[in-house]
Amino acid sequence: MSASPKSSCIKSISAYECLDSRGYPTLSVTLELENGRTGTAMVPSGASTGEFEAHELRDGDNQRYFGKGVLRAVENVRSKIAPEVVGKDVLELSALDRFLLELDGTENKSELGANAILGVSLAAAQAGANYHGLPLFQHLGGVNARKLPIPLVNVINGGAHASNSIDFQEFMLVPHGSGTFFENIRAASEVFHTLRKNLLKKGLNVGLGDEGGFAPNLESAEDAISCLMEAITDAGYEPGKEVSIALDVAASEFYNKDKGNYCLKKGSGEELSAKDLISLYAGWVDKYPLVSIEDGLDENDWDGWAELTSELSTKVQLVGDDFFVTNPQRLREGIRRSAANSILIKPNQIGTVTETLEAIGLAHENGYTTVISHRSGETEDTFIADLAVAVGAGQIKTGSVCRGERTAKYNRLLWIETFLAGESYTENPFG
Ligand code: 2PG
Ligand code: MG
Repeated sequence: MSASPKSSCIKSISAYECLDSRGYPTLSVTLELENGRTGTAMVPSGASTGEFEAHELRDGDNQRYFGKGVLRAVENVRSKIAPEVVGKDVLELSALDRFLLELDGTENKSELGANAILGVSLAAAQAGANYHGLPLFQHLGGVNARKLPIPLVNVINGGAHASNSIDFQEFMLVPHGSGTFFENIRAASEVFHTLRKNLLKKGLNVGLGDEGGFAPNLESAEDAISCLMEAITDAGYEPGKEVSIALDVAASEFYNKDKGNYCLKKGSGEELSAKDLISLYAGWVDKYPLVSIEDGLDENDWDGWAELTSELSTKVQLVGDDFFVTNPQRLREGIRRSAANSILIKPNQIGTVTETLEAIGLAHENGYTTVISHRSGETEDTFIADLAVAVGAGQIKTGSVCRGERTAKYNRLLWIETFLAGESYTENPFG
């Protein structure tokens, strides 16, 4: 008689095509374990994607969802992944993830699709937590996982996330004045609503962009920063002391390879060199409580990044998103070249939980900060909230304080803080 499989082994996997927050398809995966416990995940999707991200498999069938269907990824989970991983133990997540990488066999996960692979990896992590009856953050992070992140709250959207006049993608509030997430998120909400009132007073549009921030037609990026400064003060907070400012420039989106310059296409039409951008940032860092700049330069501009870092790294956090794409290999190269001092962490850029944890570990070992991040196309899945606490990242970027797919993460963090009942803490990474 053969021994019955361990109760934490995968018994079955199901997957289906569902919708993300933009109304485009993505996939949901559920694993069932031998003991009947399950784990479910939904995969997010970006708009301003980095050139070096793992491959998101889309059907390309223009008869459905303008080619954006994910039925092939769903089918890969059902018929290529499931038969191979049934019987594997979700408590050995790194072995499971390694097996998925081997099964795919390509550098960028294009055979099975990074979305298919990530769905299984995330669902396995969740199933492991449910197996133990533990919240996910404790399953991944252990009993020392008690640090709640400072949120980077995107309240003005531009770039690829909004059809307005601003080329820079995200203008974020960084509420760090309190030792609790509960109070910091209140500050963000109060400033957000004050900003709304102020924009209305100026006759500007308060329609929302993809991540729930406003998308007004402002003259320039600096105008957006001024609006944030005004709203922080009007809401009764002290800029820099209680609420600071962060940017995601997403510079690869307006870098012109042929010209070797940054061409602002939505607004002024100005052309800027890397040097011009660096001195623009340097000026803002002196003038405003600007604590973090993400993707200030193009994802291929290694020399520019090294220069940006040597000029500004003592004064401001320089985050690589499209630049590092959560890829330990690219991060290693960045560390070697002293480029950036922080990495944005998006599980779907790399495609497995294990590689995501590897990138975070590598960053922390080398003194780089980590910002756990959503995608502009999100779902109600809250994995990243738990991940931020599990690894003690200290920062999370998950959009504005409205729209359910964004507030789901904030609400999960509020739940975690409540669950930890006074044992949790926050730390101002910019203090
Ligand atoms: C970014 C993200 C999330 P997207 O650039 O940081 O805000 O956008 O998911 O579109 O890449
Ligand atoms: Mg970014």
